[in-house]
Amino acid sequence: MAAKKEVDVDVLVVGGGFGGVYAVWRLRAERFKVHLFEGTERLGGVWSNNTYPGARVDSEVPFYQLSIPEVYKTWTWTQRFPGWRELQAYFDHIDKVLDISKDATYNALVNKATFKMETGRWTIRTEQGHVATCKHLLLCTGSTYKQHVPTWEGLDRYSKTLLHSSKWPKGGVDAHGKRVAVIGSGSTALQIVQDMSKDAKELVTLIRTPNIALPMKQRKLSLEEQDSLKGFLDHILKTAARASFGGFPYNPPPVSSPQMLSEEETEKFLEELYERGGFNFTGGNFLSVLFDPKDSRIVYDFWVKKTRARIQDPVKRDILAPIEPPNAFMAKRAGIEQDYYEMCDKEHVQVIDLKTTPIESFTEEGLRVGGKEIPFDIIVLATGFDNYTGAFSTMGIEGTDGKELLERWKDGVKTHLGMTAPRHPNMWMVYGPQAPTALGNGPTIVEVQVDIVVDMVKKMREEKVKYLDATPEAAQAWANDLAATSKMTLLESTNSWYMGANIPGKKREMLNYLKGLVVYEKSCRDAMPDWDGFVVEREKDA
Ligand code: NA7
Repeated sequence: MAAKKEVDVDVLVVGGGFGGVYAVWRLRAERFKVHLFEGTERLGGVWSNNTYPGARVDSEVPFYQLSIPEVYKTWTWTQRFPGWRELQAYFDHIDKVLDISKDATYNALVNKATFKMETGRWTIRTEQGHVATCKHLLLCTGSTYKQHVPTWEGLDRYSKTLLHSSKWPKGGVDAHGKRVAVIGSGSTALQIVQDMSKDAKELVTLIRTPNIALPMKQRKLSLEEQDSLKGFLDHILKTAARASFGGFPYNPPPVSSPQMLSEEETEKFLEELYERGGFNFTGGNFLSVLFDPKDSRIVYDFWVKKTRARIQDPVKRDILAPIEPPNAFMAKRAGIEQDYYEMCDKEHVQVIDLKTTPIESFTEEGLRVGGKEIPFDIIVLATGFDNYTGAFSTMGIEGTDGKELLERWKDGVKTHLGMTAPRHPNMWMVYGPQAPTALGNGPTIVEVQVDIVVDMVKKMREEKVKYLDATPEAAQAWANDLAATSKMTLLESTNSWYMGANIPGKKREMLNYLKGLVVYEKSCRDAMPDWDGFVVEREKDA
């Protein structure tokens, strides 16, 4: 593990998750001097932080992994949807094979980044006193770095154990014999409720919007099965996944809308998708569900029938799987569950509908809900993140005019290609705002983006470009295009983190690129030959 306090490199990568690790590997191969700053003490990105009970990836193996042959050829998974411990072990394996740590500094939290136009270089500082100078700043800081903790009256009065899902104590938390509350019903909350309810004496799940959660259909993966796949992995990960809408190479649906099928044919098709498990039911579904309220309802009705049949308690059934959809199908990210509904149905699990019974305040002992005080030993906030942009909030990233990135974006995010921002030359964002970030399979999406960045910085090196600065006009055009696409979809109708609408005060706008990976990559690559949308400053001897 490198402990250097000062580094001078071509590219400084921030964040050691899938994007950061892949970037270091790719850049090294292209003979760039590269270094990585990681805020925690290990590689793993989201899997360094999300160690709450039941934390597990919702994307399935074999797709959820990097396409690096040295890594996948020497690694074997145990489950179709691996848990956080296995994912941490996977990152340890990556490090063993690629020695990312040789070029990494851990416990290095960036708190200042400035760019000098005269030199065309960034200076990056960390809370711990590290300094890096570099030509390119590559931010692989993900979408879920900054937690969202809502403001409730009396929150600091509560005297027992209060936890946000993404800051779980290292040694875990023993829920045996305890009264536990879980606030939230996103994909994180589902996993926590499903797991902690197995140990807790009583568990109360407090739900504002029920999740349209899909069955995981978890299963063990045998060595033989995985060995027989190895010969196809290069094609699956590098070609098929990248040619798909969001990184999962699902078969396309037979037709684009259920209105083109009979009721029986639709039912049969949906049943098949549902039985495949995981995101098959979203990623492989009719495209029209994203646009047409009628088709969205058809799919919801199928889901609700399936789900209601799993819940015996009629009150819980109406809260968890209401006849009327809480939102358009896929307008919020679906959770993936195993026995969540069966666990909620147990007697020691109480389900509270926050729409009719809101949290009035926290108290010293617990929560005041619907006029009643309920004591809790543990309260878990599974209340999500300031997605897409939150990671930049503590990094002090200054533009060439001294203005910080988020200050510049307070009236709306402006990026060119979902990867660069005006007045922040040679700064690249991976898995950030206005990119295909939450479109599907994380590793595939970051690989596509990192490959584009690597090709761009290679071209800059060949052409002796000192810096590239996105133009405000190009960034406005990108934002307009995202907004126009979003308006055509049902996603626009829901207050989700896709829309930045989960954070009070954040501008409500579509933050996710929606046209799919292929169109995204083409747009980025089309801009490269003539550096469309960039001001290009060349070296003096160029
Ligand atoms: P999410 O998906 O943002 O879920 C957060 C949940 O917290 C959601 O159910 C919210 O309800 C709920 N929430 C937020 N604020 C409140 C307040 N004030 N009161 C009650 N409930 C509240 O976060 P996750 O951690 O589950 O998932 C993160 C995802 O990010 C993960 O899937 C990765 O793909 C990336 P709401 O729906 O707003 O009514």
